[in-house]
Amino acid sequence: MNRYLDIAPEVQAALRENRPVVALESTIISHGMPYPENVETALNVEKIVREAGAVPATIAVIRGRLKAGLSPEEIEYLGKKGYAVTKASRRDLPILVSKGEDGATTVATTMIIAAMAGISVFATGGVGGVHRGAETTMDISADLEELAQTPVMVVCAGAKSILDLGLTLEYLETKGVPVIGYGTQELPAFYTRKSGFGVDYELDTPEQLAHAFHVQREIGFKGGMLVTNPIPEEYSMDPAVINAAIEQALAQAREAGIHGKDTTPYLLAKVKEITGGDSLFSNIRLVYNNARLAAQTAAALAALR
Ligand code: PSU
Ligand code: MN
Repeated sequence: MNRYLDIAPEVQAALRENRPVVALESTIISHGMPYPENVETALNVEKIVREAGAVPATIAVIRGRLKAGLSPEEIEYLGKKGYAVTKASRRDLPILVSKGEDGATTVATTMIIAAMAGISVFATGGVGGVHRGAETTMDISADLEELAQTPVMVVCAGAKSILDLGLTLEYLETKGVPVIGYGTQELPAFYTRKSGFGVDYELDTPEQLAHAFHVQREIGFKGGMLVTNPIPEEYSMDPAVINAAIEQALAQAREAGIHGKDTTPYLLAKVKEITGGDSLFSNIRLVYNNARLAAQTAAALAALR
């Protein structure tokens, strides 16, 4: 085992016995939601994963240790610390470990640590992607490179249209990452079930998802897979309302000269501010929905081995 990695005993036991495990990220806790809703949501997500028959492994860097599986106290610690925790993507990991610091893992780093621990399925809210204007800024999330090279299935609710969804799909195609719509042929746009962009494939059951991933691994492919699970109808937002908020947030980011790793958290916070509690509520519900599907898929995958 990697000398910098700590796998929680419960997670370790599940993996040893080939029982299903679901990885969960921590940037969504520190940077994605306000305290205390972030902690409450993170604990509920773990509960939902358990109820669906899998073991949750929330992932983070704590005092320089790569952690697969956090205690409720550690989740509370990260949630309270919020923006003071370093948002850790791939390039940040070595430095944080070397300095013995804390880091909240993005999709990219959660995939890295999950793969190190032997966890195959990961549930989150939204993934990073190609930002609007990337043809000049070159702002493309490291999440996409990770999907190309790390063998973890990421269950998300699509991507927010703070990104250029069309370019994000093109990039994933170039990198050979399968993009699957769960029960849909259209890429969901996080707050809404539709985006106007088609996905590569529609699959309709956790068993189908698990089998596709299993085959990908057996073929010898090293990369991940992106499952996009539309937000349940009853929690989805009015596209006109959310798109206006996103446009406003993008304009404010440009004005404030936000760039680099601050861009995504800034836009997410602005969208939330503009739409009030509505977007936060939708955000929480879609994460629960993804956690359930990921747990079912992890169970189906465990049955294939
Ligand atoms: N998109 C969301 N919610 C999030 C994120 C993205 O809708 O919480 C977070 C995730 O942790 C994701 C990261 O991996 O932001 C991407 O950041 P960047 O664009 O800087 O790579
Ligand atoms: Mn970026």
